[in-house]
Amino acid sequence: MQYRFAVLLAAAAALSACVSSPPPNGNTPPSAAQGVYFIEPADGSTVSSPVKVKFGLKGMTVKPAGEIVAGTGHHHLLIDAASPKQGDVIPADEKHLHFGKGQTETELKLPPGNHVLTMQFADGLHQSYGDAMSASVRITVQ
Ligand SMILES: [Cu+2]
Repeated sequence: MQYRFAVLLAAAAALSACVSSPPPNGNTPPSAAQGVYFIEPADGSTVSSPVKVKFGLKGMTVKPAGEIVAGTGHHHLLIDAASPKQGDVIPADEKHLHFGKGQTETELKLPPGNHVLTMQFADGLHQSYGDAMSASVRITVQ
């Protein structure tokens, strides 16, 4: 009886070791199970300013900026700007907004016309996780 229990324990330990295989450190390319998406606004929608923006995230965790912790980061919103490639530090200016306190939504004042909003997830030192952690929507502001 006791032997069987020990075998079971060993099997469980082996399984958990397998599941918790080395976490990606700081800034490594995300897996297919990880990504970002706009909860709102919807792609192709016509909206009025200020535009409510809600960030969706899967497979990673939001954490305020400051240090690199595997599997975590914070959101960035790029306004009519290309997304920096993986590992590049995201600039901070009026076209590159950082949500370094861990915010998951914002209200954005935009001039009327067509705009492309791009979400970019980045690590605690603002280094982009690249295209795999990026998503864009095209909107028209009335
Ligand atoms: Cu940042």
